[in-house]
Amino acid sequence: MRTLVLLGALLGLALAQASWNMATPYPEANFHTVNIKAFAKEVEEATAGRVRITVHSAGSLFPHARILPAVRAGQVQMGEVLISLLANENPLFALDSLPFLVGSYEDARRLYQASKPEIERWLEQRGMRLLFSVPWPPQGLYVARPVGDPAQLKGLKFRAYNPITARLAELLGMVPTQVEVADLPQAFATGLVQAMITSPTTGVDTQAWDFVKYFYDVKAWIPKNMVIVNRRAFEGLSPQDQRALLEAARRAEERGWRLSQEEEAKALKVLAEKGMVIEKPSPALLAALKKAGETLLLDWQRQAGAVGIKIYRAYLGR
Ligand code: PCA
Repeated sequence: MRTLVLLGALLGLALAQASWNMATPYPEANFHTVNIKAFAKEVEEATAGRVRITVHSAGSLFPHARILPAVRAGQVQMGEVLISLLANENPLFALDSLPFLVGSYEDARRLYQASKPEIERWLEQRGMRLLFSVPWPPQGLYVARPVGDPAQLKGLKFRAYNPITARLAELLGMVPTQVEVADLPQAFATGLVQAMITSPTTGVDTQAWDFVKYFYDVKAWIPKNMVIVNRRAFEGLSPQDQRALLEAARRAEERGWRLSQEEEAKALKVLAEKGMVIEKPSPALLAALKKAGETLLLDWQRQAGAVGIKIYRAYLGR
C-alpha cells in the first residue's frame, strides 16, 4: 500500500512537472536569446520549478524554417521565428518586413497592435499560441565597397532572410540567396554572399567587419520575431501555471522592446569600433531603395486580400 501511495505521488509529480524545450534560430549572446532565457528563468521561478524551459539557440535543435512546423506538430513545445520568414504562408507576415512602411519603434508597435489579432488567429487555427513578439533594430545595408550610386549594387550576391528581401535584391539588380544567421560568416567567407540588409545587431553577431566595411543606416524596416507555444502543451499546464507563463510573456515582450531600442545604439558603436564606416545612404541610394519598396508594397497590396488590406489601413489610421 505504501509503495502504491509513493508511486501515486511520484506520478503526480511527474504529471505536474513540465520539462519543455524551446528552439530558436539566433545566437546565444543575441538580445532576443538573452530575453528568452530571462523569460524561461522567470517561468521556472513563478511556477516553483513545475515548468522548466530549456532554450536551444542558433538553430541547434531545428533549423529556422523547421521551427514553426515542429512547434505545430508538438515535436518541441516552444519556438521563436522571424514573422516575415512566413511571408509565403500568408501576406500578413510579409507586412512585417515591407520597406519604409514602419519608420520608428512607435510605428512598429502600431503595426504590431494592428496585426496581432490576425497573427493570433492564424496560429490558433494551427494548434499554436502567440506568447510575445519583439522587434529587431532598424535594418541597414552592409557592403564591402562604398555605394553612392545604386547602380553599384548590380550583380552583387545578396544575402536574403525572407521572400521580401530576396525580391528587394532582385529589384535592385542583385542576386539573392537565403542564408540563416548561423551560416552567415561561412557564406561571406566562401563568397556565396557579398552584401546584406539586416540590423546592427546581426552585424555584430556575425562579425560583419570581417567581410564588409560599410554600413548604410537606412532604417528600412523593423521586423519582429514571435515566440510561440504548442497549444496542447500549454493546455497541459494547470490554470495557475498557464497564468504564470502568460504573465512572464507579457514582461518579456515589454523588456524585449526596451532591449531592442537600447541595442541599436550599442551595436552601431561596436560596428564603428571594429572599423566599419557607418553612414546615411546617399539620396540616390535611398531613392532607389524607396522605389523598390513601392513596387514591393504594390505587389503586396495585390495579393494581401481583404484581411491584409484591413490591417494595413488600420495601421495607417484610415
Ligand atoms: N536579423 C535577422 C532578421 C532581422 C535581423 O535584424 C537576420 O539577419 O536574419
